[in-house]
Amino acid sequence: MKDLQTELQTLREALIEHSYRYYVLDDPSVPDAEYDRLLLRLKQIEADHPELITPDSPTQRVGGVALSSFPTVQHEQPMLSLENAFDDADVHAFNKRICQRLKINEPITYVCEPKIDGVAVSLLYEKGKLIRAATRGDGFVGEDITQNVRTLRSVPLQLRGKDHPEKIEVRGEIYMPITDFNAYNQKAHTLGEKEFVNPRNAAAGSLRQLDPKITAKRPLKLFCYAIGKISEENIFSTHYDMLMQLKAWGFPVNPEIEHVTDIQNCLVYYQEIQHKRETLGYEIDGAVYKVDSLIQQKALGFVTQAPRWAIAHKFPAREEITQVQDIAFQVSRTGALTPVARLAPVFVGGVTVSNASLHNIEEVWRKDIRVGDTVIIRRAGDVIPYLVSVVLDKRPENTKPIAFPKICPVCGAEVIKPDTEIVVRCTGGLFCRAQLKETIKHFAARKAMNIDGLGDKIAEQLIEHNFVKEIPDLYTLQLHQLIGLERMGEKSAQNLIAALETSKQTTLPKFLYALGIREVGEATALNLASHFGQLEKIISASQADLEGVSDIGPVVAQNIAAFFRQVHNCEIIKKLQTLGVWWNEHVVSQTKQILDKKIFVLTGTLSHPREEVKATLQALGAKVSGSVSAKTDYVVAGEDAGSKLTKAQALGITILSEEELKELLGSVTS
Ligand code: D41
Repeated sequence: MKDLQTELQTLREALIEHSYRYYVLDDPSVPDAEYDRLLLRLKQIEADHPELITPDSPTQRVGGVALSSFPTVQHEQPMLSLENAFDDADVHAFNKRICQRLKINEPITYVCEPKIDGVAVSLLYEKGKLIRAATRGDGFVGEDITQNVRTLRSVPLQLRGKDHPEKIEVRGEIYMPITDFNAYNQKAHTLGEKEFVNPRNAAAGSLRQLDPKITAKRPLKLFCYAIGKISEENIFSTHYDMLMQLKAWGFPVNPEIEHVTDIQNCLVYYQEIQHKRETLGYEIDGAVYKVDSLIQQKALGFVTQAPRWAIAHKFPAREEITQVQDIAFQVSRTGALTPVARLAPVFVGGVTVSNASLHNIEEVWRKDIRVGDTVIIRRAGDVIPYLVSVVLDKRPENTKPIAFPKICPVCGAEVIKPDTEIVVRCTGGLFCRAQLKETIKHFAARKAMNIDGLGDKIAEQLIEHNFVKEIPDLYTLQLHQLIGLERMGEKSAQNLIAALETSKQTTLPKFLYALGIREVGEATALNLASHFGQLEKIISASQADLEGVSDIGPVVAQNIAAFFRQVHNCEIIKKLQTLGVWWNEHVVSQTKQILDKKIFVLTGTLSHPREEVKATLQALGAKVSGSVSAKTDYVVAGEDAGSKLTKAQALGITILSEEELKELLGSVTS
């Protein structure tokens, strides 16, 4: 029995230590499987000897029975809220108020914290043990969610060390990491269960479960940022020291928290954390600045419900509510009809949004979006605005589900829905103005024929005026025609004519890409050119021949073969060549050998987008790796190359400048 108790104790300590390393230090000491093994062993012993179970055993996180409602709790110290700042001026005003109140001129030291977008909680510990967890509620009275909070592995059931106070109330934010949130929703979707709108709702919904067994299955985590009631006062002199002590007691404290010397650096922190936002793995909605000195905090005190010594500097909201005014169908280059929600303009994620792509009709039906609906719009980072969901409570009467258009809204041609696809397509081909416009824009794009100055508005007008009915017409455009167009002065008209002239000299891969064959992107175009060398050979290639090209499968091969079987397409190519479009023979064999299976590493700032260089190299058989090792054949070093370059030099690896790379690639990329 003695031995068993020792083993039990060792197992519990090991499990608690692993959790601490994992959640607080972010430095796991053992793989998850090892943790699971230890936990299983502990569960076995406890099952055989229930008398040895203690409430703070790691097996006892999920306990108790489902409740019918949560008891309320009065916070011993009110849980204050934070005042908000929406711009730099608000932040400077905050600092100024502080300096005036404290009657000091020196810069104030602040602690900057990410503002976690989760659920605020209070955790009460007596004699080092978690005895109660509560929601913030209205700041004075919250709900007792102890059973649920105990199920979070990042919440210590027992404080570490011996020097903790008799009684301490710790405050923090419970959140759901983004990948876990997505995985949860995906699973809920396949099971036909309710999905959560965002990670914060997911965290709140999970904590509101009356049965702790359900909460236990939800991937929730904790970050702590404050102390409420504490039995021993005045044991810290700064907020930062207090955070470090919380960490030592076993509480997860956010690793992005920084100590700064003045308000200006709070604003620097704001920019930095905003840049990091997408990589953090959890949602934040701003930064919180707190006066570091606890003496100064005390002197500043509170106004009604918020401390004078802290402020939340919010990011522009990423989610807003607005109304769907219409659902239109946009016609893409390949004729696909994409539903787009026309919205009452709304400021979200730092820009005004008035359209949201709905991807395909099935998404419209799945989300049941109707004209007149109130909807939630999200715009994260530079991502295109996205319609999250409909607020059904606000749906007006007499709305109807959206139906397929039966004809193309642009050209009136019949619309078909191939059985194998979820898209609806216009059958108008290049007779459809929308398809023609997109085709021209694609043809003129930088990666294609690179016709500078031929953007959306110009393409639209060229079609509108019947100047361009098919691609080759671009090369017969006259100066006087262009000068008549909107936003087109004589100078820009001359420039466009010159750009058209310059574009005639191209390369085979660019020309192939410009043709806009379905699913033939830049890399595939380059593969095709490298494999066949000449356009004529590609045109006459059989589907089997095409499937022999690296990275080309049956579907793309079929698209290519079908494209060249269309007499119309071949005529277009001939016309373009007659009008002066030409390229040098595509010499590849030698380069292909040089790069076959060679390992490249790209580093520093390159003058072309890195993805582009990577695609070029890969198309020639090279492998592009992210890190330098003895196996690396070449390192391409752009400006400000750093540690990878140093390492390559140390390993004696061939280092190429961009110029040298170009030489190596010879005519392929010229
Ligand atoms: O990350 C947060 N959401 C966060 C919230 C934070 N980092 N610090 C906070 N500090 C406070 C004070 C200064 C009042 C202790 C907070 C909150 N409060 C807070 N969360 C919800 C309401 C207030």
